[in-house]
Order: sequence, then C-alpha cells, then structure tokens
Amino acid sequence: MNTPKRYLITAALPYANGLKHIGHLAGAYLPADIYVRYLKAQQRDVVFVCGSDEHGTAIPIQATKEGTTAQAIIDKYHPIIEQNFKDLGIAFDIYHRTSDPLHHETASAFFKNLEAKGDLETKTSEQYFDEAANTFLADRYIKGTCPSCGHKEAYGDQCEKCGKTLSPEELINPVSTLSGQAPIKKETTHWYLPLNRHEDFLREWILKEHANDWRPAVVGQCKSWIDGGLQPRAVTRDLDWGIKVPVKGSEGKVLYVWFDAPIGYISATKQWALNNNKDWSPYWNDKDTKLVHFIGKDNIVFHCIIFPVMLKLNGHILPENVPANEFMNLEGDKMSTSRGWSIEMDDYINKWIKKENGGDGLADSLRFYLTSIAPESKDSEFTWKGFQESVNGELVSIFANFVNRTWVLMHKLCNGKVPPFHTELIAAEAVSDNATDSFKGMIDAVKESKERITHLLEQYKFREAQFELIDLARKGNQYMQKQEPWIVAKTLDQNPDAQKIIDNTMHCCLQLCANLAILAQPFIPFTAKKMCYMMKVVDKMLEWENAGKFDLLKVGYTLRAPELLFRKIENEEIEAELAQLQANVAAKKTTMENTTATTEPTKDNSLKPEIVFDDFGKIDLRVGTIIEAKKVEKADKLLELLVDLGFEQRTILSGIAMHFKPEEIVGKQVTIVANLAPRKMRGIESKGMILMAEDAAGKLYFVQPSEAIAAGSTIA
Ligand code: B3M
Ligand code: ZN
Repeated sequence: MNTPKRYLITAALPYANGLKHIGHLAGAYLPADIYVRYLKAQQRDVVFVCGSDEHGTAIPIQATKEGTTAQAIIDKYHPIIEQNFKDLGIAFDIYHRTSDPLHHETASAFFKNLEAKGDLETKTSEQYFDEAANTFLADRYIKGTCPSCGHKEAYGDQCEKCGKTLSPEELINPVSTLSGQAPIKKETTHWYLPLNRHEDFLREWILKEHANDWRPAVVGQCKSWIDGGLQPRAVTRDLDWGIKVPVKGSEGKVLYVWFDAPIGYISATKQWALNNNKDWSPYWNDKDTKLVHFIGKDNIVFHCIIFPVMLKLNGHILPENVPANEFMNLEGDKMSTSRGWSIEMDDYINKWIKKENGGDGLADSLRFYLTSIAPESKDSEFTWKGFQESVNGELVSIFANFVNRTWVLMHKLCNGKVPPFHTELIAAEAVSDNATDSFKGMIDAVKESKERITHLLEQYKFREAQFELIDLARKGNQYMQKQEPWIVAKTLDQNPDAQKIIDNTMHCCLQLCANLAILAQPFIPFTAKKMCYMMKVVDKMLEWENAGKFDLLKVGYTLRAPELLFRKIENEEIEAELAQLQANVAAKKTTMENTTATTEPTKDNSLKPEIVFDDFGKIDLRVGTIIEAKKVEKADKLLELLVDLGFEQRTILSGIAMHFKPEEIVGKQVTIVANLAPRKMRGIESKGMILMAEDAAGKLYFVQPSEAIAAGSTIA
C-alpha cells in the first residue's frame, strides 16, 4: 500500500466490568499506542479510538457479585480504566463508551440496515428458559457440571476450571443461576448473520490477499475457522441489558455484545469528529484510509471474520491488518484477575508511579519491559526479576547512563552549552569499519537505526524496533568511552586541539541524545518529553523526519541540568512484589499438575504380534469424563465408574481400586475402548474399558488428552 491518506487505529474495547491487567496492556493497548505515536511523529492523519465495552452478560453478572446495578458497575469501572491508560501514556484520541446514546443509535442503524437489505436471517429454536424468573437464560446464567472435567460450577458458555468453551446444551444437570431451578426449553426467535454466505469473500480476502502480510497465527486461526465450516451466527440475545433490537416484535431482546461492541469503534470515531469539528465518514468509508485493529488473540475471529463481514455489508472499508498478540503469562502461569494471579494496571500505578515524584519514569519502565517481551509471535512471560534486569540493565545502565554522562560532561567541559563542531578535525578522522570510532560513523549509525526502526514499526515488530533503539544508545556509550573526553581534558594545557576534540565529542553525543529522544518517543514517551525539557526544545523537535539530522541542537545554546530519567529497581521491591503475588495465590489456591516424568524408563520390549491397520481400525477409542466413582462391594480391586461420553453416560468397571480413591478421580478425562462387548462382573454390566498406562514399578496412570476436550471425542 502506498502511504495512506489517513489512519484509523483501534484497540479492543475492554469490558467495563473490572480492573484490567498488564497482560491486556501488553496485548493490545501498548503496541497500538507505539504505532500511533510513530505515525503521529510522521505527521500522518491518525485517529486512535478505544472505549469501554459496556454490554454483554459480563456486566450484570459483576453487578450481582458486587450487589449493585449494571449501570453502577460501568459507571465505576469506565473512568478508572480510562485514567489507568492515561497514567501509562496510552494516548487515545477518544475513549468512548458503548452505553452512550450515540453508540446505541449507530449500532441500531447498522443492524436495521443489514436487516432491511436481507443480510440477516431469523431462526426459531428452543432455548433454556427460567419459569420462576420468567426469562430466557443467557449462557452465563446457566450453571451445571462440565462435561469435560466434571467441575460442578461450569457456566453455559465456558468452564472456568478447565477453560473449555461450552454451549448450555452441553452442561450436565443445568440450573438457572437466577432462581436455582432447572430451566425448561422454550421456543425463541433470533437474528443470525449468515457467515456461510461469505465464505468465498473471506477466503479470497484473508487467505489470498493477506496470506503474507498478516501474522501467521492470525491467518492460521482464520483458516481453521473457515475450513471448519462457517455457520450463521446469532446476533441477538434474550437479555435485558444491552441495545434493544430495533425491530418490531422483538421485546426482551438485545443485540449480541459482539455485534455492537466493534461498531463501538465507529461510534467512537463519530464522537471524536463531533468533538473536533471533523467529518467521521472518510475514516470508515474512504478506500485511502488504513484501518488497523490491535487485539489479543482471543478476539481474532470477531475482528477478522465476523466484523469484516458486517463492515462489508454496511459499505465500510476493511481492516488492512489485525496484528493480534498472543498471551503474556506471569511468573510461570496464565494471568487471571479472578485467580489473583495478575498485576492490575491500577495496582502498578498506585504502587510504583504515584508514590514518587518523577514516577512517570516508572510508567516508561513498565512500557519498556512489556515491549521487550511483547508476545508478538508466541506467548511470553512477565517476571519481576526480568523487569528488574531489563530496567536496570538497559534503561538505567545504557540509555539513561548515556544521556546523563553526556549532560554532566557538557556542563563540566563545555560550560553547559552546545559546543561547536570543528569540521577540520572531522575531515581528518581516521577511516574505520567501526561506527563507534568516529563522528562520521555515529552519523551513519543513527541513520541506519532510524531506517531499521521505521521498517520494523511499519511491520508491527515493536519488540525488535525497541531493541534497535537500545542498541543505538549502547553505541553512544561505546563512542564516548573510546573518545574519553575526560582524559582529553587533562591535556588542555599541552594540546592546542584538546578543546576542539572535546567539543566534537560532546557535540556528537548531544546530537545523538536528540536523535534518541525522537526514536524513543513512541516507546517511552514520558522520557522523550523530559529529554526535550533538558534540551530546551519544543515537542515539535520529536518529529520523525528530524531523526538522522545532526544539527538538532543549535551551537551555543544553553541546556538545562540533567533530569533523572530512570531509577534502579531494588531487590527488596521485587521480593515484595513476589511475596504479594504468593499471598494472592495462597488465598485463591490453584492446583498445578506436575508434568515432569519422575519414573524409571521401562525395559519391557516384548511387543505383541504385528497387526494390520484394519485390525486397529476396528477399535473405537473415545475420550470420556468420569462423573461418578464408587467401590464395588466385596471386590477389592474394582471401581464402578459412571463415564460421560457426550452422547451417553455408561457404567464401566475398572480394576484400579488399589491405585485410586474414588473421590480422587471424579472429573478426570480417560480413554475408553467404547465398542468393547459388555461384560458382567459381580452382577454389574460393564460397557467398555478404560485404558491405563503402567510404569516399570507397576504404578497406574490415566491415558488423557493433553488438554481437557469434549467428552466423546474420538481417538485415532
Ligand atoms: N470486550 C472482549 C475483551 O475485552 C471485548 C473486546 C471487544 S472489541 C470490539 O477481550
Ligand atoms: Zn471443565
């Protein structure tokens, strides 16, 4: 694409149902902000939109937890999250909210247009209904036993124990969370977006046009969705919190949250335009606009498949890229607010930034570390030790150290002014392969760094781009170390050129600092601003086109005293954070399975006689979930198990009573020989067999899928 006329950059709208953690920050908001700051430094026409996602069942459910109303929940969390982003330098042009009337209007009009054009279908089906509460039940309002892991409190959309995505129909013994009663099935009509009609378009647009410029993981997820067969998606729900379906005869129904939320990007743009006396429409309708969605990987389908179909049907432009990030883990485990295993932005801000003067250096410290471990191509891991090493090692000892030495020496050896530079000495510089040997080498190094950083940012490779920045600061240190102006200063009496040599070195270091401020600005904006203050230049100097120039600071100009850019992170601070995390975990203990083998290797090589594929093909192996287990009377070795196979539950007897207590194994997934002829033992009919692994010491293990999957899944 040639340079677009304008950019519309979005970051996923966070649910306003609670505080957001640094994994969210690293996933969508920070990379989006870096990209936007870079584009703005290029003087491009950019609008950066975000806001609160205030619909969906997540909100009323949080309200029930906090004993308040849905409205009170969004009014509580929206401003906190908005302020948290500001404190961390995430500079949206607008932080809107989907409860705003402008959004309701926009989303309603969008739906009406698709409905009027025949782009939606209606379908009547049976759904769970709570007779006592006289309402249909959204997935989240139904609880029951997880068919995969046996967890008794699984929700109708997901089991929070094993993480499996569920539909309410899959729950065993479903009950309504509103009345506590078993729900009945009742007919209801909903609107559907028939994705199946758009398969050709999606294949062409994603799998052909964007096969190479989108991240492989994004294209891969889309491909498996498309190959899995696109189905009509319901875009309405029976719920009383959300945007009313704007069609007659749809009382009690609202737009599905994932239908209205992405339209929130459009409403936010409209509100921004109103606030700034601009026209919103070209940002969504003109082909010369580059639209980019920054999201986490759990939102890929919505942004790459469903929303683009909606956009196309409503006559809008499509995203040019959707640079979704993978997840960031924390100290060896998945980040999760509900389990207490996370660092909330709000917490970090209160503990680290607000407590000290100049604390915004610590906002940049967090930004810097998160970008240095950005999960751009695979999951990554935040550790407090890593944070300390990154800040102390790269920001303090390399970046800040170079700037600080430059300032101190400039005040000491050049009267606090930008020294002149003496061309005649530069012309006489020895030619060297090493950039850090000479003034000329350093100019080239800056130009090359700028080129590389620009290229990497254009490709959404923020982690590598930031690495280049630090590398340039490292070169600055090496250059200064080689020139040793403090040693040259000792020869001022003997060497008539000494001051000139010092001037040139310091001139070079100062111009390099100005360049570093420009290139650092997208990543560590508070620091870039502080450097402008020290240099007594206006923010305009930070424009990208200035990078690579070596006359940014005027000769003879008096500069301010150095500011503290970054401070060291102490061991005690890190230890306190780790202790805090452990305390949270102790409160909400999670069990982690030990997956490392501790047993002896087997020596048994007596394989059974060879079989052909057809022999094997006769065996029907399935994944089952043990939902009940008890001892069989007068049989020491036998357990009587009730196993869920998805399509049915059956009794299976297994000779494992000497190895497992019944209560230990409820919820476990096992491998079942499902077509084994039934057999009676102790008067009980056993229908199938459970496969067990046995180690050299005779200990038994279940044969399980690597992650919990739907009961009844086939094994072949
Ligand atoms: N609120 C889900 C999430 O926060 C959802 C994103 C909406 S983006 C339009 O992960
Ligand atoms: Zn489960």
